[in-house]
Amino acid sequence: ILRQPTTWENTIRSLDGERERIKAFFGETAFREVIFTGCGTSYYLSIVAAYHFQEQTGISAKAVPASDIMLHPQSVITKLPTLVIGASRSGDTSELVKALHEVQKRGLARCLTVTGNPEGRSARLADCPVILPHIREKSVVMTGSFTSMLLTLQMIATWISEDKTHLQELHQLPRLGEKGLLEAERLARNLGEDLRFDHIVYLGLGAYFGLACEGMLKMKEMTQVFCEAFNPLEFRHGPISVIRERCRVFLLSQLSTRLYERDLVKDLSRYGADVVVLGEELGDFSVDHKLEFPPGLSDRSRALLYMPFLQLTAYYRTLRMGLNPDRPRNLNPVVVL
Ligand code: F1P
Repeated sequence: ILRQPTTWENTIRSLDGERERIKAFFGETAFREVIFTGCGTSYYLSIVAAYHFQEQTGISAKAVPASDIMLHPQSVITKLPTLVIGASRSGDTSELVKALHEVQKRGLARCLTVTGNPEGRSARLADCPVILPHIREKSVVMTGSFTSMLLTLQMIATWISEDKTHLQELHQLPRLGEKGLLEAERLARNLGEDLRFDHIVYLGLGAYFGLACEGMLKMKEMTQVFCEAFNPLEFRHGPISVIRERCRVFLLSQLSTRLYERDLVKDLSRYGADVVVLGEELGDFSVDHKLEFPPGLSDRSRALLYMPFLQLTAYYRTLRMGLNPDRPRNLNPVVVL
């Protein structure tokens, strides 16, 4: 978890050499839609990537779990020509491999895959494989591979849209990530070691919903505590009824939704939740805990910086519970159907 800023730097460096090949691949076809896909962590990063890709390039984009494409390719792929972008650390997760196989057999889409495994089937099936060998992890739980595959997809979006400002912001992330790590770790340890909370909620809107899901998944996999992820405004429409003293809520704040966040946070505190807010310029939030990031980055670029902290809170809770954070119950490194 802690070496992620270095991993991001390596990702940016290794992608530099791939830029022209990947841009040329996009240049060959005027895709009407791009579908981001994967399973588990790799699906959650697809949610973030699809939002960002569409915002940046103007090309229609959506995220679906790989199993949806595997089982219902024709319902999912409706705008031809389509590009399917698959993410997979292992490169061998069954649903993704079968989904890629299915769309290629039926001639429904071209495929680009991002993976840590050059020998994996997802790399071999792709028209345009993007290999990041340095993201391979020993742990069953994905951490640096999540952020590095996401960074890769964000970089690709900036190349396609020729958005130099955003590209420069992405280049700053290794430095900013390193700078904030000490404080993130200190707070994560304090929160993680506090076992009073037995229900944890992660709130994120739009692209940040993917981050909220991933925060939830880390906590669930490592500690098996009950957790959920919601869009913060959706949370008001019923789910908020479950809030009580033993709930902790993480709000992944963004400047674009700030107007609505303050009232929500007030309600959450009033109903008894322990509230943690992550974001920039949090001065006028009155909550139990804050993790503040330096101002100046767009919501899009800041996204990645939230993850080490969320991963660390799960990690420290696991240690306090006496469990092995690398070996979650009932989970294998590669899910095979
Ligand atoms: C996806 C995944 C992970 C999960 C576990 C098993 O893997 O389902 O989300 O945490 O590691 O694999 P991959 O397709 O990215 O290799």
